[in-house]
Amino acid sequence: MKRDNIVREETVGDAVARYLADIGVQTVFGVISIHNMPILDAIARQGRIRFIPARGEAGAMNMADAYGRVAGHLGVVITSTGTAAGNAAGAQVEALTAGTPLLHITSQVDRAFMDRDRGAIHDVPRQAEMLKAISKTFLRMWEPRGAIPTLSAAVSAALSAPTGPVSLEIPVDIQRLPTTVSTPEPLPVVQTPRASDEAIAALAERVKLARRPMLWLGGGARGARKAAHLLMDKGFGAVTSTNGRAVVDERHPATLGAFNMNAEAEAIYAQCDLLLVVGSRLRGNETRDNKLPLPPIVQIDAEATQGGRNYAVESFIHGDAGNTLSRLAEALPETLNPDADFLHAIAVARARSEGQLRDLLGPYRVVADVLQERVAEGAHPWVRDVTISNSTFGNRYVQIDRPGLGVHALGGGIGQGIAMGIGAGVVPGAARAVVLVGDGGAQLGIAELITAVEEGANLVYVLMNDAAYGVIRNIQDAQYDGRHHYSALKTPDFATLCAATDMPHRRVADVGDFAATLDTALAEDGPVLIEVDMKAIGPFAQAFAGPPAGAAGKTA
Ligand SMILES: Cc1ncc(C[n+]2csc(CCOP(=O)(O)OP(=O)(O)O)c2C)c(N)n1
Repeated sequence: MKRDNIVREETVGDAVARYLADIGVQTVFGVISIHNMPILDAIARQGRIRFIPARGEAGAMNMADAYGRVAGHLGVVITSTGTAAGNAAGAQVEALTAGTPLLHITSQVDRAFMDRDRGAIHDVPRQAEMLKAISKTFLRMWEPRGAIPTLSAAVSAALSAPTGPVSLEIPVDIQRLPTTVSTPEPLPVVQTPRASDEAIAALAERVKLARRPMLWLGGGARGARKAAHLLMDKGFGAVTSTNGRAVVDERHPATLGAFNMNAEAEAIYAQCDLLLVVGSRLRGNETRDNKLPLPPIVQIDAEATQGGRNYAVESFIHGDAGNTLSRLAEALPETLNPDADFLHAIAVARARSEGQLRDLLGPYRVVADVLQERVAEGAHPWVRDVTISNSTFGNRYVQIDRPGLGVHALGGGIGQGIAMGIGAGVVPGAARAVVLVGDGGAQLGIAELITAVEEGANLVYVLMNDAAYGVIRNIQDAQYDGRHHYSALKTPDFATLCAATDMPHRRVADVGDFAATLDTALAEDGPVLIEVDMKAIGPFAQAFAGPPAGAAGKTA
C-alpha cells in the first residue's frame, strides 16, 4: 500500500547521487569500478555533480581532502571495495590527521558474501576494521530502506566538530536495489559542542588576571577567525600551529604566525602569562615532542578527550572554538590591560624570525620572497608536499590569506601534493592554486599529472628538483656519516614527462627568472609545471636536516 509521504522510488545508486547534489555537493572524486557503477552511472545521468576520475584511489582521496579544506565543506571520494579502498587508506590517514570534513563512500561485495571470506572478487574479509582505523566514524548501509538516513548520518559525522573523514560502505547489491524516498528527507545535522556558561565566566575572570595573554590557534580553530580577531583587538597576542595558519591575519603585528618553535618564540612564551590553546594538538613536531616550555595553559577543544593530552593545563574547556571564543570576547571588557611592550616584542620576534629564516635560504630566498608577495595577495590556495622548501619557508614565511587556503601534508607523508593540488585547483571560484612539491614526492603523483591536464585544473606546480630525497640526504650527512643509501634515486626528466602528458613545462635555472616565470604561469589557464633546477642554482645557505632526531621525515 502506498503511503502519502512516499514521493518516489529509485535505486540506492540514484538516491545517493541525488541526495549528495541536494545537500550542495558539487564535485566528487574517485575511480570507477564494477562495485560503484550504480552510483557513478547515476551521477553521470543526473548531470548535477562534476565527477573527477583520478588515476588511483590515493590521488582521489588526496583531491577530496584538499577540496574539502579549500572549499570549507564536505570533500567526497568514491572508491571500490578491496584493493581500491586500501589504495585510499594512506591518503585517508592524512585527512584523519588534518580533521578534514570528508565522506569516503566505498563499496562491499554482495551482502551474501560480505564478512565471510568466501573468496568473492574484490573481497577484503576485514575491510571494516581497516576503515575504522583510519576514519572518524565508520558506517555501513545494511538495507536499501535505510539508505538516505545512513548517508545523512555519515555527512553529519563528517561535518560535526571535531570534523574528520567518515567511511561509508555501500554493498554493491544494495546500490542496485530500489529504495523509497520519503519527504521530508533527513538533512545532515552539524553538531557543535557548547561550553557551559560557568566555564566561560571562569575563563573571563582568568583572562582578566593576565597582562600578557596569547592565543595558540590550531586547525580546530579554523572557523574561529572572527572571534580570535575580537580577542586580539582586546590585547591578546597570537601564534598558530601550521594547520591553524591564518586563523588570525598573518600580517597582524601581534602574531608570531607559524614561527612557533624557534628561540624568538621561546623568549615570547617566557614572558606570556596565559596561553589559550584552541583546537590544537600541540603536535610533537611543533613543540619538540612537547618539551618546548610553554606558559600556563587553558585549553579549548571540541574533542572532549583532548584535554591535557600533551601538556599539563590549568583548565580544559570542552567546546567549539568559534563559539567559545566569541562568548569569551563578549564576557570581557572592551580592552584588557595588556602590556604594550609584550605586543611590541611579538612584532619584533616575528620580524627577526623571518629575517633569520631568509638568511638560511641562500639563493632560494628569491623564490621565497616571490611566493611571499604573490600567494596571500592573490588569495591563492597554497598547497605543499613534504619538501625542504616547505619545511623551511613554505610552512611559515609564505603567507596565506585565510586558513582554508593552506593545504599541506600535516601527517608528514610525502607524495600527496600533486593530487592535493588538483583538489584545490577545481574548487569553484577559488584562485589559481600554487602547489609546491619536491622531485621525490612528485614521483608518487606522476599518474595524477594526467588527471590535472584532463580536468584543466586551475593550478601552477612549483617543483623543486634537487634530484634527490634532499632532506633524507641531509639527515644522512648529519647523522649517518654521509652514507647516501637509497636517497639518490633516478629522477625522471620532467620536461619529457610533461611533454608526454600535455602539461606545459617551464624550467628555471636562474632564480632571477622565477618571478617572471611564475607571473606568466599565474596568468595562464589550466595546469602549468615550473621546474626549479636546484642543481643549476646551488644549495641552501644552511642544509635542512629535518626536525630533531627521532622524528626524521616528519617535518616541522
Ligand atoms: C609516505 C612517506 N614515505 C617516506 C617518507 C620519508 N621521507 C621524508 S622526506 C622524503 C624525501 C622527499 O624528497 P623530495 O620530495 O625530493 O623533497 P626534498 O627532501 O628533496 O626537498 C622522504 C622519502 C615520508 N615522509 N612519507
